[in-house]
Amino acid sequence: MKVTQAEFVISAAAPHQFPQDALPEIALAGRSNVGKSSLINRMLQRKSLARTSSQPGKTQTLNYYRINGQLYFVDFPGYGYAKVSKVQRKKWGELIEAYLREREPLRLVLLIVDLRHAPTEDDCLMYDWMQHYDIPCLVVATKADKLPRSKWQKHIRLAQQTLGMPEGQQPLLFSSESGLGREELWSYLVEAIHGGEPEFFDAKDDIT
Ligand SMILES: Nc1nc2c(ncn2[C@@H]2O[C@H](COP(=O)(O)OP(=O)(O)O)[C@@H](O)[C@H]2O)c(=O)[nH]1
Ligand SMILES: [Mg+2]
Repeated sequence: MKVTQAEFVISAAAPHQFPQDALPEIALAGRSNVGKSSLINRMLQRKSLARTSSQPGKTQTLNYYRINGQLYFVDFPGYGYAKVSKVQRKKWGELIEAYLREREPLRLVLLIVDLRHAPTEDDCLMYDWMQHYDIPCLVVATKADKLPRSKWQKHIRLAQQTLGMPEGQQPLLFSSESGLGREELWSYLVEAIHGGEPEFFDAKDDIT
């Protein structure tokens, strides 16, 4: 897909602030610092539209980015950041849970994990929770550029096994640094959102 327009829309701290225009939404979940904002920037080929690593764990908001007036990326606050208070943690849980369970335009959640390390307990909880509620989820293993290619397959399997993914499903390899996996991910996203509307995206557009 050709990204011609990408804009930050709102940091939503409560459901009444979510956009009302019903465009399909792709959400990104993962621990703090795993590379969610970088992945958004790479998908959009914008250097720093999504803020990277300013105050990890501090922002307890859902950050909405509108793409080509056709869809939203929704950047979740990262979990697993040690310094947030219990109150903040509870708020995080409530906002995310409300979003995941009730958000009608949600089409797909990208669960972002770090290819170098086994998924954390929080990653596993998040994955299990989405399976339980039947929320479509794609696991993306990012920072592939930080591992030699010879180790990719082993680490993909580690992530797959740790999360307990079904046979035949595996995380998508990604690198925000090199752009690895970008085209494949866009194809997946287009598939996830175009539903019964084949003209929704122009398939002839280059993915650039
Ligand atoms: N080498 C490399 N670094 C990455 C990649 N993705 C993210 N980073 C770095 O990891 C740090 C955290 O990334 P960020 O996108 O802010 O993570 P977030 O907290 O999940 O939004 C930053 O220093 C990024 O530059 C990647 O694919 N490759
Ligand atoms: Mg971020």
